Amino acid sequence: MDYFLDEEQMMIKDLARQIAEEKVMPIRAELDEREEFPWDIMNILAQSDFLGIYIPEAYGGMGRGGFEFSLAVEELSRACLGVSTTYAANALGTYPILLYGSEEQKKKYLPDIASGRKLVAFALTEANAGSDAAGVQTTARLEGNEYVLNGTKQWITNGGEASIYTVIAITDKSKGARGASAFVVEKDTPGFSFGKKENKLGIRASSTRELIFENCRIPKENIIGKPGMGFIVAMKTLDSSRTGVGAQGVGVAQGAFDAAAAYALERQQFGQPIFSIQAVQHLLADMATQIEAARALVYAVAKFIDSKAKDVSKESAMAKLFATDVAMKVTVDAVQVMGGAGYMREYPVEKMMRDAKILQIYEGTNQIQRNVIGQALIKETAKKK
Ligand code: COS
Repeated sequence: MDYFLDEEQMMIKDLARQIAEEKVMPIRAELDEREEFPWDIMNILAQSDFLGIYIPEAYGGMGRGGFEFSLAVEELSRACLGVSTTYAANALGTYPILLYGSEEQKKKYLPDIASGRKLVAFALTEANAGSDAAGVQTTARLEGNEYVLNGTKQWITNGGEASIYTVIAITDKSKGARGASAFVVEKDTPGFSFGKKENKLGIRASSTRELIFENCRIPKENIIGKPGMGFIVAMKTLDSSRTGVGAQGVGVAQGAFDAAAAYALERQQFGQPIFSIQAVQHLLADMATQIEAARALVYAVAKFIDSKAKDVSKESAMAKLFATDVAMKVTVDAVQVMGGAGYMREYPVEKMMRDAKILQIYEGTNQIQRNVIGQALIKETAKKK
């Protein structure tokens, strides 16, 4: 699928692969085992300008789009989904500022994000607001020149490690989804602390933490967009970021396929490499075909989003849904191809299988993606009448 890429895109992909193979692969098992945040890798990515790929040059970024960003995500995911989650969640947290921030906010935050001096986290999810994103209960009350935040965010990727948080809170309870607003909250703000750090099945190199706001006062200017726009900011952010999750699916599936295929060529049973046995060969053929189909969809949708198309919800949900279901299936099948060896920690595929599961859950479960696609299809069909 590399024939789709121009010279600069190829360079980004090659450099990401090099970093993934030389810096990430040797330590991924240790990061997973120790549940250790990959600061060294994030610093290497920052030095290679990878944290600003999708940020405009005017704010210190590379000035490329979500497509180029997805190429980097894919290659990092081929090595370690914990690392790529840390990297991709940084963009998720940045999108609200990029899409809806004021000029002052962009000037203040984007250069530090592009250079990697500051990491970012996106905070929407709460104990009672997961798939039902409009169920947010954290409040932001306007008092003079400040908003006062109260509430707890749950399962926040990069929580505790990030310096900048884009937070969705309710400013007007009577208005439902239309009563939410988006804010920037900086790490050392009084009244803002971190709670439980989660112990996870997979993506263990990434940090998942609770954020606690107790009378946390932030300047009025920290609102992103206008009061009441929070739900739209969150939804448009997810529309932009979900192809990145799709790219994670393509990457981890490719990593699992590569490991299983190499093993199948080495492993001898019945006097031949198991790759020559039709049952195994067909499994690998299906895996490779599904990966290429997922990659084609993710690339096409990432380019569609970069074309500044107005409504990308359906396509973005399709790319996330398809590529992450493929990732789950392919990683499970990779373990199957490798048999007993696949189940052992000595090989990378058991970790890939554990890691892949989150892709069907975060940034909207795959059931929610089907809802988004279904709603869009109803609208399209009604228009055709
Ligand atoms: N872009 C712009 N506006 C959108 C939108 C989008 N992608 N999606 C919804 N909206 C608008 C709707 O048009 C509606 O506006 P009105 O109030 O003017 O009608 C409003 O937002 C509420 O939408 P809706 O009624 O569809 O909201 P629901 O509460 O039924 O939620 C969705 C449905 C699919 C939006 C929600 O369930 C969802 O996405 N959940 C997943 C959340 C998620 O990804 N969680 C993980 C986040 S952290 S990584």
